[in-house]
Amino acid sequence: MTAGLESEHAPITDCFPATEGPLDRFELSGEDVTLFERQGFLGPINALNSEEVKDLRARLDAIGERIEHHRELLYEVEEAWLERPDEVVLHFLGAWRVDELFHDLAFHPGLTVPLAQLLGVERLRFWHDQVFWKPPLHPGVVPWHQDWSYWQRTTPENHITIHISLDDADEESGCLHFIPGSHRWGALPAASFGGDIDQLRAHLDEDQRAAFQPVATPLKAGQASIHHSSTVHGSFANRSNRPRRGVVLNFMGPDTRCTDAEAPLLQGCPLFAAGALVEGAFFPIVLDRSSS
Ligand SMILES: O=C(O)CCC(=O)C(=O)O
Repeated sequence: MTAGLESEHAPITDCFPATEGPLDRFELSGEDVTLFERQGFLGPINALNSEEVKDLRARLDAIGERIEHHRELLYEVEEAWLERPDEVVLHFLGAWRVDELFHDLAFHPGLTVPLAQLLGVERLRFWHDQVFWKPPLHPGVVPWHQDWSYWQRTTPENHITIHISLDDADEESGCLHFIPGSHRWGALPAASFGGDIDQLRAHLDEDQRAAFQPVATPLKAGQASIHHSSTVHGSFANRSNRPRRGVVLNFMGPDTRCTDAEAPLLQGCPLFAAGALVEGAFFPIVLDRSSS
């Protein structure tokens, strides 16, 4: 197995703020926590400055230019995109194994502190990252889905997502939309990535259909939204002449266990026994406030 940056369990560069120093400066207000609990998402919040955005864009371009080369380290490159790149959004997992800045983003206290706070944990574990890349004037959509529907080989559900925009993302360029309150709907079937945006609607009951009122969450470059792992979200095509690149980081509680001994949780990761703690090189603790 080719080794990437996953064995480094602390920042490699000094590009982002240090995890040392008072961490409470990154905490969310009580109102924000209440809002997140009520609607299942939060945003926009300021995550990265313009220099950090510029650097990450350059790193992303470099990965994009040599995606075939990087496939060995990336956990996954969306099959449907490989088959139909002019129709499907470029989506891949595992940039943190390939690039130092993407690696260090997972340890960024401006992200990990609020996420741990919302999960109600002192120790936060990294799950994986994702990139959603819509070129200008591209018809690709992201079908309505719950992140949790893809993660059911782990338990219990105590996962959370932050979506950082590297571009000004608005309705014209296909920004993310959320369905308020859908984090209380229970687990719904997974949608197929390269398919129709509305696949999920066939599985909703009458009340859920009535409550299906998407809320657009425009983000400026460097801003982020945070969502609960069961919040239904998705996005429409990019009708603008600007790219819309989203970098997504997924985290989980420190005591998450594996329920599937048959296949690795992510391609290239070691196999876990059923019931084993999800831990080790690929799933570092990225924040530990247990002694503070
Ligand atoms: O970029 C998108 O439209 C989808 C992103 C997504 O599914 C996520 O942030 O969890």
